[in-house]
Amino acid sequence: VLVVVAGSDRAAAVRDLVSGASGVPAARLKPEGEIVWLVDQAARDGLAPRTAQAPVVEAIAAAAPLSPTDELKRAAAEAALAEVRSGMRLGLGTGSTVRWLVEALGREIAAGRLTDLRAVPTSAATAQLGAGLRIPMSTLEDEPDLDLAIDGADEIDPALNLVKGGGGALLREKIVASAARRFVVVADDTKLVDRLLSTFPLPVEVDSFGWSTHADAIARLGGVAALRERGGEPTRTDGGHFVLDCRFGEPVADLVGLNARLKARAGVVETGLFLGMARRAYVASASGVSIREAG
Ligand code: A5P
Repeated sequence: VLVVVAGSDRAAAVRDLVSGASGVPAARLKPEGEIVWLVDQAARDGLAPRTAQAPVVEAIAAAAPLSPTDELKRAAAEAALAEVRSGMRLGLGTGSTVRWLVEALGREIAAGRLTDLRAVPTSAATAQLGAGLRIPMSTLEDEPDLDLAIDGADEIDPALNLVKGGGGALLREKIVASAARRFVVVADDTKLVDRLLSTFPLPVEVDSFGWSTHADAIARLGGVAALRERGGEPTRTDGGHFVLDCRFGEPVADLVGLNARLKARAGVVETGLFLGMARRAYVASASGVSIREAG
């Protein structure tokens, strides 16, 4: 689906929408955070934004039926709300699954059912969405010890090892998950795999300086690295880095070793391998949401 806005000036378009200047009554719009999220998602999907289509935002946001996959994402995220208690310091992940959790948190806070929460976002997109939904947002400087972090995943193996980084937020996601006493994953069942890296390339976040040297090194490790691009330009993470998406033709037997070899290289900032970090996963399938525990 999606959306929207902006000509060349996203901020102005969001402002127009939120203020009602686009012709959509502000009272009938989603909260600002949701609009910003939709706009960002549209940009990620390469849709040309047009202010003239602003009413489409309203229609999509308010009325469009969800795809079956989005229904599952929402079910998993809303089930994980059971993990959240008033007073928690909470790490909030990034992506189209966590987005439903953020929305649900916004609703719970607005209804007064969750109080005294502080949330540390793993990306600018989540920060905007959360702030627009009036979730009190914080930083690791102010909240260095998190009770819980909840995030999505691109692949989940039976031991709850993960591949992450499809949305490019892997570095901040790993920092936030590492700062949390408990790390929980939310996903639809298409993310389940027997072996990591069987369906999804490994995102590796690298400094832009000398990025191609890592591609060469990854080739020596049996992988093929593609620089992540959009519109012919390298994409940049929130930290300003490049991402290499690395496909391995053969199953990787030693993921710990691969992670260590990659991270030993000067200029490799982080990998999307989240090994031994997640304690629990909420996985939604057509038959309901199952809870999986790490071994
Ligand atoms: C963001 O960088 C990723 O790690 C996401 O958490 C992961 O890609 C899952 O995203 P979706 O929930 O959008 O599938």
